[in-house]
Amino acid sequence: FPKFDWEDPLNMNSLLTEEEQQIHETAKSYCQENLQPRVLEAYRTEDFDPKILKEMGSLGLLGATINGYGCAGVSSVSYGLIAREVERVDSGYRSAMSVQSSLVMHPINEFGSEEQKEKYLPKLATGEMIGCFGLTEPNHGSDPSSMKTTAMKTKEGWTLNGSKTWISNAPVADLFVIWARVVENGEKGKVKGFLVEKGSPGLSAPAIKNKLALRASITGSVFLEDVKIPSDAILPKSSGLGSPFSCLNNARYGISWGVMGALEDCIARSREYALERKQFDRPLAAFQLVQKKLSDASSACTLGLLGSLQLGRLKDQKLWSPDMVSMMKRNNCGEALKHSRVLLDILGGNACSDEYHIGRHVQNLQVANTYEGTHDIHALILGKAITGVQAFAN
Ligand code: TGC
Ligand code: FAD
Repeated sequence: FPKFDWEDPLNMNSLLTEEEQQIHETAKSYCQENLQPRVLEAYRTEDFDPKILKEMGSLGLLGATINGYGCAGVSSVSYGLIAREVERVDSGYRSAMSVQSSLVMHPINEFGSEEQKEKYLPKLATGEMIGCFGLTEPNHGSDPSSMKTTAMKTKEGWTLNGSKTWISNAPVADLFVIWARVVENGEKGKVKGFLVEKGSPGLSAPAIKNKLALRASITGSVFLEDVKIPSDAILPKSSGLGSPFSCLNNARYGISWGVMGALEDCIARSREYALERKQFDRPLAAFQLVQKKLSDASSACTLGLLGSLQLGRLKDQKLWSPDMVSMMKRNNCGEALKHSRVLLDILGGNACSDEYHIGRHVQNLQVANTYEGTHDIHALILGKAITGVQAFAN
């Protein structure tokens, strides 16, 4: 038999193309050499360095699945591998990357005009511009259909009013993708996407400070007070909630890979600790209870990665559905949170020290399990797919 490789138990690497293996290596080296050394300080001081997006851009890691406009045009699996490596360091860095790629570049590519694509995509691909995605509102999170933000049609263009909260990248964003309900001639219409540039009068995006998680990424509120934007700032092909949800499909898919990267880091660190630390004259790794924790985590992680790989392949063959994405986002976020939390126990009192990194992953994974649709909301999406009965509301 081939030797069991605890870092790739079911030899997933053999299922990747040569190009995917190369992209994986590039992402891994960049993340370990450039992100890992800065994450502790960034997390402690809640300080996101916007240069990180430029560094990622220079390697072709932003909007990587888009064809043209300076983007790499790689497979969905490659995008997943990038997310896995970035989140192996920190979920906050993956957040910054996936918002830029899936929630800002994707809607411009999918719903934007040719002029909008040419104006924004190349700069977003290099990280020269940073974007954010405003869907969630203070009173409307899981249920964005009840959003209160409006875009009123005027003779000159559009006037936006409302507020968004918990918006990743917002305080450093140059471009805001804002989802708002259109009001024309006093009549409320569909939700559509709008591109609002930094500096627009009436737009502000203060940072939300003192977060207990995702501290290496920057998160803000967005306030829109009579923000006037031109007619061509609407994403012309956006129409209804299906448009922001289509962005979420991509980001949720990436998260399903990313959180497995965070769990892999927890496995590697707790394994090393268990081999080195001795109690009762034996390494912790020699205790059956410790081995079980590692076995459970490794099995969940390996199966989660293979599930995401299969979903990526289906995505590229256009044989996927949003329900499949919900399954993998929910499963992998839930498993990563559960097992990272158990592995933290292996550190004993050192679990309390940020220098052992696992506690930081656990804090982050609580958020990953919440944003882009909570664990329970994805259960309801799946429940509807399985039974045909909708349980969100009456
Ligand atoms: P529902 O009536 O089911 O659907 C409304 C319209 O949308 C279509 N649709 C989808 N289209 C594409 N992809 C999907 N996944 C879709 N889901 C629904 C649907 O076909 C329908 O189209 P049409 O043409 O018939 O109008 O919508 P609902 O209001 O009942 O929604 C229910 C629910 C719970 C599924 C949905 O609201 C939901 O997913 N809630 C969770 C909200 C969420 O995920 N928010 C994320 C905010 S962004 C974020 O968290 C970024 S964090 C980024 C980071 O830092 O990494
Ligand atoms: P609520 O919707 O109030 O949910 C609270 C609880 O009630 C949850 O447990 C939920 O599962 C449960 N619940 C709600 N409805 C039901 C139901 N029908 N049945 C059963 N249970 C239910 N949003 C953006 O738009 N852009 C971003 O970039 C972004 N980044 C984020 C970054 C961070 C750090 C965080 C924390 C959040 C971010 N979000 C972003 C917001 C995120 O998507 C929301 O927090 C999430 O969708 C949940 O919404 P909520 O917080 O309003 O919780």
